Amino acid sequence: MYLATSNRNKVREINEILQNIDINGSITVKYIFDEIKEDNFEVEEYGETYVENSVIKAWAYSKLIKKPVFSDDSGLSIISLEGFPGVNSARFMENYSYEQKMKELLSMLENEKDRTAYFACAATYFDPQKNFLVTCQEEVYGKIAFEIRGKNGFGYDPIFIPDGYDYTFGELSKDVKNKISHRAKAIKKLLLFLKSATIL
Ligand code: ITT
Repeated sequence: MYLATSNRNKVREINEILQNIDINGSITVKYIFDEIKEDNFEVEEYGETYVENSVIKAWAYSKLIKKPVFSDDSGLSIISLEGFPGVNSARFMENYSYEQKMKELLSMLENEKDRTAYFACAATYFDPQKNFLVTCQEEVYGKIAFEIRGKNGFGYDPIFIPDGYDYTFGELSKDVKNKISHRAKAIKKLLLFLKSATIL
């Protein structure tokens, strides 16, 4: 199954998550640009929600390869910043490094008492031949750290401390992240549904 994404970190992480899901038989996701060979193919993510953008990506990529795909739209929403950067997590300060993006978010929170935040992931399955689509969203709640900590994971992991832990996703092992993350919960929910409906 192809994952409709340009982000190889999502492919790696979803494959790690899939190893922990017992659904009688193994499923793995493949990087879709190995199939479409068009490095400049881009999908405009014009949705206002994670679910909308996840559906937009699944639809656009599956039309191109004419096969069913999974997609993942995700991001970090900070409550005191009214959900920012949210669906714009990848596009916020697009030409800057994640270190610079995280520093900017930390400075925006300098005088904020409430550091509550959540990662969200909307995971979608779309079969273009059957016009059949399933989507779901899950979140993991936590707090934004006071400094950048750890090198594990990707994106904003080094500033996010999930509830119940004293360490950031950047410090926690991938096994811990892949048990409790927004992505793990959404992929698990989607797969168990598809399996119970005998679609996979
Ligand atoms: P595609 O749209 O091609 O899938 P993308 O990276 O642009 O790739 P999104 O639009 O879904 O994907 O943006 C998600 C961004 O949110 C991602 O690039 C990270 O910066 C951040 N993000 C999502 N999940 C994350 C995670 O588990 N850990 C850290 N940051 C995450």
